[in-house]
Amino acid sequence: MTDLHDAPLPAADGASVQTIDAVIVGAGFSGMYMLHKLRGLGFSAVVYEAAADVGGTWYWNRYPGARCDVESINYSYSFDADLEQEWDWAERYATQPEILRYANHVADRFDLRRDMKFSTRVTAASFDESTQRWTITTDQGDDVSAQHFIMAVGCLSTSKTPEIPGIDAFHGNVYHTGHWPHQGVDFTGQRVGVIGTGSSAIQSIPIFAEQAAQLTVFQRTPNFSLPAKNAPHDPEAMKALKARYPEHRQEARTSGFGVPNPEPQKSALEVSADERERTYHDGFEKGSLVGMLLAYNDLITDKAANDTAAEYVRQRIRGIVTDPDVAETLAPKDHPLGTKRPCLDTNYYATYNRPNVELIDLRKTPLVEMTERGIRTSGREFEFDSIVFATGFDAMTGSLLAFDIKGRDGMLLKDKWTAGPRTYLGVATAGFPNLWMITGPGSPSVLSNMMISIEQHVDWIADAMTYLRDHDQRAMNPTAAAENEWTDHVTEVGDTTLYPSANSWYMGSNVPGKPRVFMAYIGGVGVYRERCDEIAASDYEGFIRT
Ligand code: NA7
Repeated sequence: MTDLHDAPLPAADGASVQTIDAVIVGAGFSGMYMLHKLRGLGFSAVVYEAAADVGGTWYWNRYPGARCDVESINYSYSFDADLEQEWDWAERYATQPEILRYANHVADRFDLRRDMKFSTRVTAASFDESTQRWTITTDQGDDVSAQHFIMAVGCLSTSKTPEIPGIDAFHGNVYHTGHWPHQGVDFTGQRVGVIGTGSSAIQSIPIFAEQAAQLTVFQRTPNFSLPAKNAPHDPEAMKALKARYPEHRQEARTSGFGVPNPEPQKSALEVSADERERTYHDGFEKGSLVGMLLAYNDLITDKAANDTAAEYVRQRIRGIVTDPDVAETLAPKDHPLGTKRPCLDTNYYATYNRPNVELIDLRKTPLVEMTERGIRTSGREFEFDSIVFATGFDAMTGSLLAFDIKGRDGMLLKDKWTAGPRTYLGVATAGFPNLWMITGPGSPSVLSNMMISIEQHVDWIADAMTYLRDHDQRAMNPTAAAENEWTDHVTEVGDTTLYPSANSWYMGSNVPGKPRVFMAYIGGVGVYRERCDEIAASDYEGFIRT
């Protein structure tokens, strides 16, 4: 073992190369826990982070209304019982500021920042066959030799601007929800345009509408959203939950989506219309996405079953939005419920009843260009003081491919993945020994409670590193056969569901030219964990160790 601070080696150009056990990219929840875990096992590690502090996606996504749509009692670390007990979440769904405070609390509590370098971007990484180590460089001049290279870069961290001609022509203010100004923005009295109607837009639009003189929303695809029914936590209920937190977490780890929920036993099609209506009413009123998607056992696999739930939500939208044309424009009909990431909102649909809010259907009048004064569609030109891009992310692979990662024989990861990501278990990829991906493509990742999946991957990767150390081996890498089998399995399981039928960021459809591949594993968090554990228990079957 080596220590980052003690082991400078001379480099060819005379500068010093640091040697270390692990370089971790990213100081979000995965990078923070990875560092803590490795320290506890006696590995040396450094975290490089482009932002000025911890938090990952919660550092950047500071737009008004930003919240996690997994309940705070689930979207939190479970690795430390004291941490779990001492932190009190204020609300059912935590706000971005509260989540960021939590990240900072964890960083302080475990003294993580002493091995983190902020405002530092990794610029390249390459595997050296002769040493079986990675050489990693940063834009701050770091040059590091690491045995393990761990990508903790997050699934939704490379933001994406819309492809509109003249995007730089606009003379007003332009914002992206994915990197919102830290000092905040006040739209009072302004004419504001928002492009996009995904989760970020659905959370922020009701707040923009309260501030702006006029708000115009440009919608390409309507999304399903349920009311969040957010509320402060009841202290007594929290006390009771905390008393059984270990059992609660265990239920999450063995569940389908990483959130405790009873497994549905019935098909939506085997019950009466009245019974379905009551069930959907309960799901809708509870404000739980998982509760709604798991109301019946075939909602994500059977179109006819899904139609019943989708129609229920459409009816609710029609019940909220007073203008029938606007309601129809907002009611999603081009994809089954849940196959594009559904949302939770506070007053989203009702916002369209306000006199200062206008919805533009880009399916009818497409975007043509941005102009000096605003946005031109095929219908007309709109003048704005500010434009907000709520246009999402190059999800799941964007940050993995943001810089050159060179594996064996000079192979670049982006070349290997031209037809879509190929991984073994979503944690490793053939030809790139000791390159680890936390919640990488091919794992449950974005189809799960990320915290549960992050912890599972961190623990698994740390075990694999320990195994290598205990066996005096330097590297491990999946075989092409194991990777092919897993990648085929991910696709086959995906194909049993309705997910591939939608144009979603799960499929890469939001990024022009991105291969159309269903990138997440939908076999279930519990099933996936079992498979990972079996592989570890069988001396890392499917990996070659050197
Ligand atoms: P999303 O969910 O990817 O939403 C992006 C939105 O922007 C979506 O409505 C897109 O329409 C729209 N979009 C993207 N590009 C364009 C262009 N060129 N023209 C018009 N409209 C466009 O990102 P979010 O940030 O809202 O949420 C990401 C995740 O964060 C969310 O799912 C949660 O998991 C948390 P499209 O649907 O592609 O037609």
